[in-house]
Amino acid sequence: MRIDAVELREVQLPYRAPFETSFGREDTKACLLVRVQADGVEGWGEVPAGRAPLYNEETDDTAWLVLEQFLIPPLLGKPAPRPEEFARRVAHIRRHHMAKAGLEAALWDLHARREGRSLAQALGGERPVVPVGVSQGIEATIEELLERIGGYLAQGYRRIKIKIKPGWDIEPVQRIRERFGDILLQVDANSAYDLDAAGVFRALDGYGLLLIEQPLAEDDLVDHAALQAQLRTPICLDESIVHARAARAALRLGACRIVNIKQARVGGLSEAVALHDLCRAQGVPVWCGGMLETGIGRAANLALASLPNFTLPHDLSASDRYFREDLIDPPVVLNPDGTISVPKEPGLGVRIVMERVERATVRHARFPA
Ligand code: NPQ
Ligand code: MG
Repeated sequence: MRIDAVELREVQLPYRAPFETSFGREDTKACLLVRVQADGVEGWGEVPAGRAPLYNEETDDTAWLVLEQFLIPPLLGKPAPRPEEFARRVAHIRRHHMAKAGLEAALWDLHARREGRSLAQALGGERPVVPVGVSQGIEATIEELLERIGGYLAQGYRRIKIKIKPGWDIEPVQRIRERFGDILLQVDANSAYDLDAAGVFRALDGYGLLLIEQPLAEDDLVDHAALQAQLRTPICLDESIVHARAARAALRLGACRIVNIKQARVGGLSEAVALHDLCRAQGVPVWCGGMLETGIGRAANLALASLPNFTLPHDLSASDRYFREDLIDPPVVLNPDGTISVPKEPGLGVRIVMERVERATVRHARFPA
């Protein structure tokens, strides 16, 4: 299977509602799509970096540059490497994990489609459906927050995660508990605190949260360990876990008890599987994080979430949680029991609507062999 061309697009898709975190607010999704074409078969991947280097150091522009200059050229006109082999070949390029992950996902899709098996099967997934929750952004008022959460619970989502930041932490949690009782609830700070704020987390410790996600700086495992030692609630690391080795260090230090896995953050699905396996061997539960991906990136996340140690509800929601019109049809839907079905068709297993992709495209380049 010789690679005939790789196509890059930057797409923009309006969110249904703005999404606010401790580092900012967005009302339009911006990401890259990667399409690999080889012998009449194609594979798709998504790079969820976004406009600004706020979640991590990457942006859509940095990813575009690295893909165009370093990741794509060695592939053109050559046999399509197995994704694991691609990951080994690009390991010497430092960082740029999301750029690598998007291209690696396209290679997974390509090979799986050619073999006529689903991406979930190719990755070693076992579950036909996965339990899911919603990641709820910061709202202008607590009443609006409660209203949105009420809506999601009515739809059947199994757990709620809220974004917190200094000044929006204990009170929203307390009010959610008052209104909705004993629901599965967790919080995500996206690194907005330092250890001086340990008192906030000791207060949150009294609310029976499932976990507290990334309270402190991404490069500060030592302070996370100091904080975890003061809490009953498990700390879950997201931004800090940039590869499987980082998880090994975090777990050895006691910096967390749960790990959020995002294939884009760790540099690809191969590394994500290695991270899953490491956590499984140590008895550490994992769940699949999200970057508000379009249906293309979410299909890859769903396949990954079907692996056996993904036991907690995921940040994977139905298409209508994010967009009025997704890039795939049929859209991802929520089952009545708060699960989402893992695609069974070959590759990503979703139908990409090219005319919607074209309409959303703001930049396009094709790199032929
Ligand atoms: C998290 N996401 O777990 C991320 C980070 C995040 C679903 O909570 C635009 C696009 C804004 C992606 C903000 C969820 C974003 C984004 C935060 C992802 O930390
Ligand atoms: Mg997070």
